[in-house]
Amino acid sequence: MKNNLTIVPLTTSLGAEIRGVNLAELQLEDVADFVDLLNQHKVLFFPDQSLTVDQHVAFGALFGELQGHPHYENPITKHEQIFELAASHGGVADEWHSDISFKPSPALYSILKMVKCPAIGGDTLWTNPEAAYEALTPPLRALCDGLSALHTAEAHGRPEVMAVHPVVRVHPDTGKRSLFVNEHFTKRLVEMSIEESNYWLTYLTRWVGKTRFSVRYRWQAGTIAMWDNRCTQHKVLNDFAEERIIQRVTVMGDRPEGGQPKWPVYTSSLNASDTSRYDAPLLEYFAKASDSENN
Ligand SMILES: O=C(O)CCC(=O)C(=O)O
Ligand SMILES: [Fe+2]
Repeated sequence: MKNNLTIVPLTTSLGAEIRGVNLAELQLEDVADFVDLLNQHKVLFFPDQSLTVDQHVAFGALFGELQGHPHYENPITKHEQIFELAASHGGVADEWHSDISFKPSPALYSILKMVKCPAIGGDTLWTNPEAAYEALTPPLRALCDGLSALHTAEAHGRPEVMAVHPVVRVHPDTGKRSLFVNEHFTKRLVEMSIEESNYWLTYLTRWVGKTRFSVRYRWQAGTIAMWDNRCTQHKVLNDFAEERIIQRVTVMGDRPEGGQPKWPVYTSSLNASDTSRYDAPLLEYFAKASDSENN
């Protein structure tokens, strides 16, 4: 498969546009080459594919177990393994995130099809949190290496759905380290007070989203984008007026591996107060986790 491809990298940070492949005809034996390309470019764009819903799902299934969205119902296309966002139904994911990071095993690959594209606007941006980690100074890298973070589905109205992950995630294929905290789902640096956490989390999530680590992609209907959620974040630019519909197939992934926390969970006091935000849910989360380890 690789021999026939035209691969055009879009920035020095991440992203490549690929032509010369029909994704509807991809076979299991092509998966290793595909994964190599993803490990190299992190997000791949395939213009002019126009896959049917079934072809889209079949393409995703080559890479692993699929999951529809855990909390949202599709506005139009009823299919268990398709997640659909229509802007006219409020589906505009315009904060930086890594898909489903509030689960113990978040999304691995996401495969998005542009169904209806506004004539102007609605580009999507991806960023490279490995580059963002590498560009931190050694003291800040060392601090991040020893922290973990709470991710919740609060943005979906489900604050009780949560997971704690290392702040620095190590990619299992490449061994590269990246900042695994995002604007949309990450709520607290576990080892810090809410005041310190708010400061550093804001710093890190803004840092990850810097233009110099990112790529901005202009869509056309029928284009497929596929990315690795372990080493990218993305968001759509909410600058469009017309309808915009996307469909996503989501390949579920491994548990994030990374640095072990160097400090205990921070709790200010067991009495609920303004400054103890997330203390109680975190204690509960770790109590449950140790219960299930002991049983
Ligand atoms: O609408 C987009 O371009 C991105 C949507 C999104 O975040 C996703 O499909 O995971
Ligand atoms: Fe997303």
